[in-house]
Amino acid sequence: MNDSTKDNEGAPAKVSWWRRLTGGLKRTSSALGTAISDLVTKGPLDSAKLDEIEDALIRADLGVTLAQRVTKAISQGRYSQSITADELKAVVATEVTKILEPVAKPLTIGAARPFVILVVGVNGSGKTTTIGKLASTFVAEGRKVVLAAGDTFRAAAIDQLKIWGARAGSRVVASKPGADSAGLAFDALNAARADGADVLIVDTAGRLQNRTELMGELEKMVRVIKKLDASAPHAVLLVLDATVGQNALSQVEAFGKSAGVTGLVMTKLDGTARGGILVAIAEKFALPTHFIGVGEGVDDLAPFAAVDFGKAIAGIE
Ligand SMILES: Nc1nc2c(ncn2[C@@H]2O[C@H](COP(=O)(O)OP(=O)(O)OP(=O)(O)O)[C@@H](O)[C@H]2O)c(=O)[nH]1
Ligand SMILES: [Mg+2]
Repeated sequence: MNDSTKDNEGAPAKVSWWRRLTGGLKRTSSALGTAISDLVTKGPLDSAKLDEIEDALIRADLGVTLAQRVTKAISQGRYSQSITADELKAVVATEVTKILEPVAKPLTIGAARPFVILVVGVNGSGKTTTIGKLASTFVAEGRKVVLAAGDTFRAAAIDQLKIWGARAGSRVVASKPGADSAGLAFDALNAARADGADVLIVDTAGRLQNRTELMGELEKMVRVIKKLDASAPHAVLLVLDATVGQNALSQVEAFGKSAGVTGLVMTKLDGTARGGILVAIAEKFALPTHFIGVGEGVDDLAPFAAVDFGKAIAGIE
């Protein structure tokens, strides 16, 4: 993480995020870029060619609507006879940006004190790491943050959160492994209130979206939090691993039903990613996307920016 420069240095941090984002999205953008170059160099831009372009976009997880928007834009516009690879990439970037712009919204900490953020997702998606990054971000903004070790399944999960809490200078409310997670959330909210905390972030154990009994536990956590504050949790963040592709759609659906997801964070966009799915998700669910994770370090969380993402997907350097 040597290249993760401090926020207040501005431009260098931005360049390094951009490099990691474009690097991570290479699997999407290079497959797409190759398909685009192959297609546009061979023969006229007829309906068979438009179908092939549409297929290439769908294979990149971008969704049918985006694919159709792109082919419509090129068949009706000034590219109706021919188009270069660079021009087509620019159209893809523009159309991706148009779909993502309405969902690219910062996470706003509202007036409630403490502002309760519940973090949910499947196993290993990056929940605890994202909480650690968020805690440091909020503390740097001058907020008092308390963390709740709501993943009571594993001792290691509690220790992991404690390390992130110590790094941020935030109190971590934890109980013994095996304790009831809803009870822990209840205690943590009381403790955060007593401390006069601005933000309480509640970690949860990873669970597969088709495990009904585990999803029920999540519903119970929400119910119990509401006993203390009917308006809480004020934000429910679903953490999605960019590398899973299409499965993310059913995660959004299931966690949305059980936990009332209010916003998304997409992690691991620095790795071998399939970030195109974010476009399909935006189109289907229109949920705010707040942050992206571009690494394992404390500074590797970036606000989600539609234009940058559109360019990275299309493979524009
Ligand atoms: N490269 C990369 N790795 C990440 C990112 N976010 C998290 N990770 C890594 O992914 C792994 C899992 O992260 P955790 O934060 O433990 O995930 P979790 O969702 O809390 O996992 P469970 O609690 O087991 O469900 C760790 O090795 C993290 O360092 C990211 O944005 N980029
Ligand atoms: Mg965890």
